Amino acid sequence: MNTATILIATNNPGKQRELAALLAAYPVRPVRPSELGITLEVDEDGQTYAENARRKAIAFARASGLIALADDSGLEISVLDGWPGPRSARWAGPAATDADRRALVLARLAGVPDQDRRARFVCHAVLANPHGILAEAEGTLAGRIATSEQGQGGFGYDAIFVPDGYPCTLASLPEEVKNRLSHRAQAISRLRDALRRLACPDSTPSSDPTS
Ligand code: ITT
Repeated sequence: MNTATILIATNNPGKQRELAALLAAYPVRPVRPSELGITLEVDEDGQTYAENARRKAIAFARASGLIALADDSGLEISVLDGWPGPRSARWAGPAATDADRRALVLARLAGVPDQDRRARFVCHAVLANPHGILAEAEGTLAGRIATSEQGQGGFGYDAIFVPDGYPCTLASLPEEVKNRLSHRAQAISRLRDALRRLACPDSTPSSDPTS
């Protein structure tokens, strides 16, 4: 069986770890940008997850000459009309840390009762080669925002997000559990046909949807 090399097109170490674990189910060899000496900051000023994810996947594919897998993701809080959404990484300014963003979200929801703390994660994943997009898919995970931080695992907003059906935050769950239910896991599973095709290059679509 052939093993295609896929560049994990993100600078976020938490996402890198999860994407590598999720790709283990497929006949591909994941590499991180640092392993190839690639440092790339892609402008993420698109209005949608899809736009940003496409930009990242194509930019990393072109920088490496490889197939790249990117995702753009975010947290959407119902009572705040879906805020912060596609700006989830940037709304608090360039110097803010994950911990700063979690604290600010909790502060904005201070006094909001449990039933009004509904939220969801969205992940839009894109697989691209240097010529264009091969496949894309989206996944979501519904839950609510906790009233305080809980758990040491995961990254980003995991310590304040309680997925439906669980009594604790994503950061309290083992990584294998998050990787079975997460928005990212669902998006990658919807790319399964494209990922399997990479082991059979002759069947990879040759059309370039971006040209
Ligand atoms: P790249 O663009 O390099 O991939 P990023 O961290 O900027 O890295 P995004 O633009 O997709 O990634 O921003 C998503 C934001 O939402 C960011 O603050 C993440 O920490 C957070 N986030 C994304 N997925 C998450 C997850 O599974 N659990 C918790 N927080 C997550």
